[in-house]
Amino acid sequence: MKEFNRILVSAALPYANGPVHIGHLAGCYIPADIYVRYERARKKDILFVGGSDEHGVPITIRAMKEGITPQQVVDKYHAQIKKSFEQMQISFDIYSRTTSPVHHKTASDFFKTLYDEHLFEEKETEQYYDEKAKIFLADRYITGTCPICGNPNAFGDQCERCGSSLSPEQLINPRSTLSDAIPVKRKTKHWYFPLQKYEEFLKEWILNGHKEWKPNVYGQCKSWLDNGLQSRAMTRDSNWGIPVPLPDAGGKVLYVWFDAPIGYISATKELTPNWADYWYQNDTKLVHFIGKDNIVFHCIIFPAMLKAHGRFVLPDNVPANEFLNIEGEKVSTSRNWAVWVHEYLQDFPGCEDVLRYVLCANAPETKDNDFTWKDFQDRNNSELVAIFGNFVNRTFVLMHKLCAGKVPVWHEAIRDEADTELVRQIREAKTSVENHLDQYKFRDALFTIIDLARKGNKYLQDKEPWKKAGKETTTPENQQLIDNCLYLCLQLTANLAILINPFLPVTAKKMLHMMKVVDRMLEWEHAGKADLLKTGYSLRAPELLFRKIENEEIQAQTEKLHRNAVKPNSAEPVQAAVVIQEKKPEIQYEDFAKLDLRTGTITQAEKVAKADKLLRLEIDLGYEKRTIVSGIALHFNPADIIGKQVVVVANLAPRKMRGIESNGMILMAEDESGKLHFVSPEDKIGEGSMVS
Ligand code: B3M
Ligand code: ZN
Repeated sequence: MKEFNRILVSAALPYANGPVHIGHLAGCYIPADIYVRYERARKKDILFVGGSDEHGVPITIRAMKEGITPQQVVDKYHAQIKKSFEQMQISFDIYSRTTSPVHHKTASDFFKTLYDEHLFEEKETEQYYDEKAKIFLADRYITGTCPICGNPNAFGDQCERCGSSLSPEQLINPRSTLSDAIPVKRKTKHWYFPLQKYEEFLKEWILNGHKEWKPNVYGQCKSWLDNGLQSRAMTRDSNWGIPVPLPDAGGKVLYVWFDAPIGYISATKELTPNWADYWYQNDTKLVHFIGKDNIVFHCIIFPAMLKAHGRFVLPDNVPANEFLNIEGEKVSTSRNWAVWVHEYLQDFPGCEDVLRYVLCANAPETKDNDFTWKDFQDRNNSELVAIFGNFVNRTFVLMHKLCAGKVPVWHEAIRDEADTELVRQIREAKTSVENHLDQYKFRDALFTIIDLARKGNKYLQDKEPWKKAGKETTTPENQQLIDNCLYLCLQLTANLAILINPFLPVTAKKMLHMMKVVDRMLEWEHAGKADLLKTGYSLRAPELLFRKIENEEIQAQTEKLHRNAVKPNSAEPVQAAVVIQEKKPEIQYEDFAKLDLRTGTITQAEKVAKADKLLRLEIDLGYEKRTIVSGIALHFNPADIIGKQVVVVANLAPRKMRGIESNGMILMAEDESGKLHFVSPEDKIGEGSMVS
């Protein structure tokens, strides 16, 4: 096996065109983070780089949809994604972004180097253009009727109903998804990278040289290589992206898949002046964590680019995961069929480790896998609470009760077979976790640890130290039995903290605190030993590591998922109830005139704890600020409504809701599907303006 002296780990750069969902976490961020934490604990020289992918069509499309600039889109979502990663304890050494000046220069220089070496082909071709939106259309953004099955909403690259792969020319009545215009062909010049020239090198390097890659990754590479590679355009017509650094290239930018992987290099540059060691030295182990849809870019195109450039190391491994479905269906951001990480963190505060656990235990390592809320609850309640948490808790409670809160003495003379067996199991677990992690088998590693905790429970159950304690006094012989049992249970607890740390870092921290030991104990070299906590050392009271998750919480999540899902090809929620509004009796003008209606702007919005439907809003009325509790939480994301101008019933008597005084009410309109809409002035006007 090759000897490496440093490790560079990257996790795919998510597009900054929306928040991250649990599929992203399961696909690459959680495995990458576990791997990095493990290698850090082994004191390896390791860097973990990431960042937001802020160029390309996904960003410009989102900007058009939201009616804001691409820059505003990436600023908004970069901040949100970064925060979600931090809260999920994804421990990047740097989380950068591809709009950074360092990246623009790095990617631009990279292109220029290949250009100067004459490694691109220049070609003029005809491509579809949307004259209304003034943009060249990627195939995906053309829809029309499928010539094969008649599906009226087939895409320019594929029909999702019959699965046929299509080209835009085949669609009947093609339309731009952006403006509904009929796309026209236009001539345009681009720079192509001749991938076929690197075919032999790639075959040798992957098919012969990396047979150890995961079967799903190796298989995809093989099929690409068997089918033969072709030139690919590395530039696009757009005004959003990194300008093509050539004199006659106005209005053209680098293809997002050309610049994004170079983002790993730029991020390393931003992180450390020693970046070149990681990228130029052959004894660097470069590992890309990605999802399966990115395999060709990381295993074929980017390595060919690196090879063409000539200076860079190639990845040693690309442990890509498959997809995580949700409740039996494919994640779809457009249908809002997803569990959003920022919402999870709001709904389950302090439960980041639980999500890390479930997503690792259920990781789509070798095939697509399914996330269900029921499974989430089961794994939490019957594995984290009932096995791991229970063992640690019982050990601590018994140690306080039967050993005066201190690590007891070890009596070698009365060691029995069960003790020896447990010590052996601790040692074995360490080796087994290492073997699994070295092969990127995160689920197996995690199950080994849970299994070790299970063995601890069995050991404790068989030994029954509580039965050895006398009512008033305990005999010295019995006390020795108690001591040995709890001594080993405590050593096992310390081992569990070390082993679980890469997976559940918050839990490991809590365990350190209970054991009153410093971070250094978590260094991997300590694992496997049965003398980590010294006799006589007094330990803290147990803390609850995991709480039970109740049926109601799970039901609320399942309902939320279905309620917020959008039907295909419609903007309506799936289960919207049709409400027929009854007319109200006539009133006089005087009745209406009693209302003090004002414009105001939402400056803050947050969920009210334990109230599914309520948001607590801070509203600026110009002449004063108000707190208003509003029953709109099922319809809006707090973050999305900040800055929204609304109409407020300003003289409504105050009312307490969930302990919060609500001072007024905001006007909402309900459509036939039961969905709420704000009633707002057409253009933004001064705060506190009278509405009548
Ligand atoms: N942004 C695609 C994705 O989010 C792309 C990954 C870039 S990694 C260099 O799936
Ligand atoms: Zn079809």
